Amino acid sequence: MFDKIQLPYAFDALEPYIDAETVETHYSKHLQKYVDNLNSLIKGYEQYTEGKSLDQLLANVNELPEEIRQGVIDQGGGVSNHNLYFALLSPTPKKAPEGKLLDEIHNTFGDLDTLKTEVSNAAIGQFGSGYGFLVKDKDGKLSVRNTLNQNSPAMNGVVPILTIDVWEHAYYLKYKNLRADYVKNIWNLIDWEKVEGLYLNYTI
Ligand code: MN3
Repeated sequence: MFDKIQLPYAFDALEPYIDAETVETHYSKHLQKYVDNLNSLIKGYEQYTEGKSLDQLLANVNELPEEIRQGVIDQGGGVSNHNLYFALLSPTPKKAPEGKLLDEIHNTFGDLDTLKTEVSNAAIGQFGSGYGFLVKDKDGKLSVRNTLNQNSPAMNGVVPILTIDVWEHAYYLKYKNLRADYVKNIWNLIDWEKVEGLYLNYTI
């Protein structure tokens, strides 16, 4: 059984950048649906899933029986991607990274603004539904990705440490078709302390 994270803030805490109705619907309806679909899909396949994290399943998705593989990619990715997305947002975020992550950002992108621009462009440029990501590889090197639908970068052997959901349900109530405005504003909510924690401590 997999579950959604406990939301560490109230539904209206991310205003004015993300409105309360969007957060509530996104978390309580959309994410819950992925959780329910995933758990019903993997019922009877416990020998493949028990003791594994969702990201471990996604990173080794070819080891799953074919009849549940695409379902785990879609529903499992939906849970993993959303849990990361909601965990990174905060009404009182740490505004910038420091330490080892900041050093690596300097190595890879030159500066933080360039990183933000590249992740934003990846998210905005994702045709249709998907995500923009900052990921790290096994050596701690950073790169920017986007993925379609609920595909997780974990399937490609890298660790997602920052994500922006650009499915229309993430922004349409407030921003309508203006995805770029939503992406620009979400940087006001991304908590770099969480990103640092993932960069330093999270492995799949
Ligand atoms: Mn979503």
